[in-house]
Amino acid sequence: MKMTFRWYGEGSDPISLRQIKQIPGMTGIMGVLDDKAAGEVWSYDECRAYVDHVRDAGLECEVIESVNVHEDIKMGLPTRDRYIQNYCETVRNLAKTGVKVIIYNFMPVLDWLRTDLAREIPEDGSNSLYFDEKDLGSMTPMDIVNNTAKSTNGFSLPGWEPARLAELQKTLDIYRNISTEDMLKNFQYFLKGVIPTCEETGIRLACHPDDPAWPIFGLPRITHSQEDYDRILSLYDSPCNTVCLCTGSLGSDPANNIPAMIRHFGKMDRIGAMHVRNVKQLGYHHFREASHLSSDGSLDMYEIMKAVYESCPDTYIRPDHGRMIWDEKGRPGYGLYDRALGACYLNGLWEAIRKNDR
Ligand code: DNO
Repeated sequence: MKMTFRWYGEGSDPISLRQIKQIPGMTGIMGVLDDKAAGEVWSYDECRAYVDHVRDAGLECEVIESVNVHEDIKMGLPTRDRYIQNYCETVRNLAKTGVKVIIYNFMPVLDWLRTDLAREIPEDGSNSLYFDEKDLGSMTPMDIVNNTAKSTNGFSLPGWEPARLAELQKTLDIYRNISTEDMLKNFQYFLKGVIPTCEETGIRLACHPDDPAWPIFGLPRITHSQEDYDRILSLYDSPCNTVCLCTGSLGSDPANNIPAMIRHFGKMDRIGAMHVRNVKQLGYHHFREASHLSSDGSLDMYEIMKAVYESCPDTYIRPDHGRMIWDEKGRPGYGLYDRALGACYLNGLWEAIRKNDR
């Protein structure tokens, strides 16, 4: 298992590589060229400069999160071929710098979604990301996008890039006529276009699940259960077609048995990377994010790490969203302190599991 930390790059992330390097057991980052719009080529020089900068700080950069898939590809528009070609070029350029895994998602329009980015946790006064479907009430997607944009503490949020959302209404209208079957066909078209380049260059593509793990606003979401991923893996059978198994996204739905899913896809060698975090289920389509500690949430982190140990011990992991604690004012979900605590806790579980196995 390689413990990594999501980092947004100089100028975008207030957390420095030096701080990340000081977290015990941290081997590398999951990095991104934060100013790239979906569909744009990441040039070799840009990738090289980014990766070298991370390495100079004593950290690895073997995982990129994310190279976003242009909406035209997901919607199956005729312009998709150009964007698929660009994607392949980016894959080649990243591979030349030593990157091994690229995380992406195939969620229509909206990436992850919350109804509150800073809901206070009454027990201790910290706050975390929160979702209650009832709060969506009569809100339209435009309302929720505007609300989210207003409460980010001034940071860009992954999946909520302005370029992606500029044409939101038009995109939502097109999606009205796209069924889940159409989405699957578009997904397969994308995989057929990019996986051969991944195979050639040794890059594994890892698909991040829908977050939350159910359909929102009637959009055709197709990546939120074990069955969904079985289908996606069968769309193009290749060791490079893998899952980014996010315990918190999938764990928002109590029907998903996370340790069982890890074992299922781990044994197939189809887990390209993992996000490991806890979530506290509060009712139907209602949850908040918790500290990583098992007893603070609804997921058993010991069972999760044990499943990793037993079925995909070499995978890349990162602690995922943290709460805001100790008066930190950071990017929602991506502050330093709680994620650093999460990494230490997961490393502690790992050490215990490993030693117990001797
Ligand atoms: C949210 C993240 C997602 C994830 C993308 C992957 O915090 O986990 O935005 O990075 O869905 O493409």
